[in-house]
Amino acid sequence: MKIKNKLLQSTLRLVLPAVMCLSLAAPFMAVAKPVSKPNILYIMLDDLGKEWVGCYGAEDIKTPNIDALAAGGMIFNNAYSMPSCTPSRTAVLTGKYPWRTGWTSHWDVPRWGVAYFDWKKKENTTFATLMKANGYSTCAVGKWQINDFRVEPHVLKKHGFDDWALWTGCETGNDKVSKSRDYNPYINTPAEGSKTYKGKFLADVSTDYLINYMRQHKDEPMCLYYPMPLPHPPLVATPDEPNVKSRIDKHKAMVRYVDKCLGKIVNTLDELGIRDRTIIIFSTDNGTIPGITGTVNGLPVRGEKGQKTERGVCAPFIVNGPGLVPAGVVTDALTDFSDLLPTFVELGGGVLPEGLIIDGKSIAPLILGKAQDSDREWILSMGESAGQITEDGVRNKDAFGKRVIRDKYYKVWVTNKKKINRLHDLHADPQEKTNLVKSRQPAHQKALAKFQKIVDSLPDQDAHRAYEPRAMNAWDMQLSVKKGQ
Ligand SMILES: [Ca+2]
Repeated sequence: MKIKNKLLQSTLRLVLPAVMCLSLAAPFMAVAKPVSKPNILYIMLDDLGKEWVGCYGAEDIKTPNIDALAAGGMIFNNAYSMPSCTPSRTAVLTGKYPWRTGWTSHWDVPRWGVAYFDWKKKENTTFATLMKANGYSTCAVGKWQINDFRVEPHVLKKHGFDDWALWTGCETGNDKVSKSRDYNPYINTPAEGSKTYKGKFLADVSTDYLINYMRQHKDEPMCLYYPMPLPHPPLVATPDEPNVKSRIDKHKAMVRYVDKCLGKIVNTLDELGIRDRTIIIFSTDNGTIPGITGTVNGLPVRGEKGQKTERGVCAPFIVNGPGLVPAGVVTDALTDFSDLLPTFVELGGGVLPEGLIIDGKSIAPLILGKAQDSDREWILSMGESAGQITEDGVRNKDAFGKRVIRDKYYKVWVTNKKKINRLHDLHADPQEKTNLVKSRQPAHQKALAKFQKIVDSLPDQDAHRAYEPRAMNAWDMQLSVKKGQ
């Protein structure tokens, strides 16, 4: 057929390919759009050491859902968190060590104000911002703690999250409603701002919000961040075990609740048919609180949150992704929280923006079974106690924050004068009781020299938190240190 009419000719040129495409696509239209990038779900508990996780040998509790993830995936023996909440959170979000972000001490923004996690500073670029730029839907639920939603109700959007449901933290001046954490929680969401969820349990609201988000976005690649507020104090009875009374029984009930929430999330991934393209990383932000003692190998293990001992910072770290992540692997590979951002980016097929300085290295090849070890020769942990307010803003106590650095065998403790004052052989002495810093043995001398070189490579002065000063709020903590002090 010869088409003479030029207009018709050109119209057909435009329409025909589209019609052909539609007719070719029609038989497949019922099938979900293939998603090539894996979902990433990072779950980070608040205050729990390995001694309370079954697959790490906990004898005082059963955690079947966590253990199932571990059995079907990888168990890391040597993964470092930071010793306290906000240093861990900022390291996860930025891929940087506290000495580089300035979060070398804990700083509770809704409670103390002043130094906030300022999205305007490129130093604070989050993994969510990078994942979103790479086509991911992003959601955060649980506990944030590094911004005040009264000042910036939609700050999570600025930090790269499409959606969120986050406990506000205890807002000074608004304590009555915001202090309550687990029951009647005060939660900020993009749609409703901050409000009390009367009669609800924080972990339920967070978990259900996440599950709902997963249902709505299952056909897109998702990057999900669940900093779970459990089992941080105040220790409470849970909806499942309302009658427990003692501190230890409440703690156990809270850990069992963590396990239950995890089970609900994994079941939803199964139900939605997206489990085989979802990589779950499960960890905690620091060790168990002091006063709560578990049992491993028949021996008591005290909670050492806030300390830089292995019990304080060597976190449970489990990676699972059926068909993507090898199953039944226990690894001594080194990793720490600065590695998460580059790992997420690589798993998502993205690249780090030019000029973005980070400290971590991707462990994606290891967790995808393409490498036998991580690319880390040492890992680092630091960030305890609280900062202080000076005339120049929030500052850390020491110019050079105390820290610990380790490899697979040895660990050193570093003073605020950049001197190593403790060396431990972690194989022979996992509890760090024998200080080898004065040992003349060649192996110990060699280890000391190696670590001193690493310490010397770090700047003398830690960064200060990067934030643009803003007008004072009524609830800001008052000046505590004057110039010259
Ligand atoms: Ca914590």
